[in-house]
Amino acid sequence: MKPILYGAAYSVYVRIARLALIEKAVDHERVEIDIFADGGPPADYLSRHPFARLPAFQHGDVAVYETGAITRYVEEAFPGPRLMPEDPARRARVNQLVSVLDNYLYRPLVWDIHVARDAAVKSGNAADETAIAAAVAKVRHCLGVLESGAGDWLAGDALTLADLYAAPMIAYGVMTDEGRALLQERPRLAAWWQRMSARPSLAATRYPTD
Ligand SMILES: N[C@@H](CCC(=O)N[C@@H](CS)C(=O)NCC(=O)O)C(=O)O
Repeated sequence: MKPILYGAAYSVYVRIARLALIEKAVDHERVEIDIFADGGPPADYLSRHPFARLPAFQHGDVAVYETGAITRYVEEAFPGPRLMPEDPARRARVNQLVSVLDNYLYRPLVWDIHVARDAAVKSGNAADETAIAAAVAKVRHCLGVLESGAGDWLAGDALTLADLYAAPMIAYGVMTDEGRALLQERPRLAAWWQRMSARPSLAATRYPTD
């Protein structure tokens, strides 16, 4: 049974799940759900995700929501390259990084910098520079933490779920002047981004596409 991922291509979290599926070469379908559509998502989407977030996932009679649960299910239910190390200490490191990205990078980088800049351009209103400066400080701290333990990949010498979580967030970040400058302050992270963004899975999930 082909798994189905529900969610929009613009979503950071949908992209993380897509990266996991693609990196493991899992044949799947994606059903476009726009959570921010006027009038909200389709009414039946709430039966897939009771908190109305993206993404949701179905594999036969297995229904999963929350990206952490979806990606770990994909890791365990399908063959293909491992996204989680076997060693408990290394697994803990990956899980810690994922939690850091979820809790300390996503909001300031994607919303408080990228979305804030984009909204200002689209509305013609000035951006709240004080709020953006506060977000820049948070992202700077977080990138320092990410770089301090990184090897070729964020959790060491192999691609893991931590890289797949970080990439869609950094992709939005580097669309802004602040994000590009912050990455350049961290040469090893900038080199990681070069490696990461060259992967076919990133090209296959690129957003926007033009
Ligand atoms: N904890 C959720 C977060 C998912 C999430 O925030 N998705 C965003 C799209 S990238 C969303 O659905 N936002 C809708 C909203 O905030 O109302 C997960 O890990 O899947």
